[in-house]
Amino acid sequence: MEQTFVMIKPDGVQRNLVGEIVGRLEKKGLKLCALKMIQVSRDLAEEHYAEHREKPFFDELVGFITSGPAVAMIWEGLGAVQVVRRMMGSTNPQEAASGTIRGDYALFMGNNVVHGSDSLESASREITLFFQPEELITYTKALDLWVNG
Ligand code: IDP
Ligand code: MG
Repeated sequence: MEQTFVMIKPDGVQRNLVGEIVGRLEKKGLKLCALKMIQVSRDLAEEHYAEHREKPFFDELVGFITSGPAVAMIWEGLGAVQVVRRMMGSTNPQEAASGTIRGDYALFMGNNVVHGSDSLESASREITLFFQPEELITYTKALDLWVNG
């Protein structure tokens, strides 16, 4: 089953949005496979956001993501990568649709509450970057049949 990497950024933790975001993903029917609170190091941040290394906002981005604790998670489900991207909304929270996480809870591009992998390849790379294999839990839920058809 498809898995994606999701991170509640330091602003989401500071603004007490952990339960709200986890709750939305749970209620959608996605399955939580791993979860931990982390303090992202500068090295990890630079590796995670390597594709943005040349962008003018890179230093600000690394500074922000390392500014406080974050919550790293792996969520699993049918089409999980794109489903989570749609639930997050556009990168710029001012343009993100109402009903999405960024559309409902953020205003500023730099503080947009949540990260989600943008492709299957990114998901695989980011899961490996943030988690050891033994941190992923494989289990069955009684509701799986009702959710996944
Ligand atoms: P994404 O998080 O929706 O995948 P990306 O383009 O991968 O968006 O950018 C990574 C993060 O960098 C964004 O979530 C946002 O916090 C930040 N960011 C993107 N573009 C800008 C910008 O123009 N100014 C400041 N921060 C930006
Ligand atoms: Mg991205």
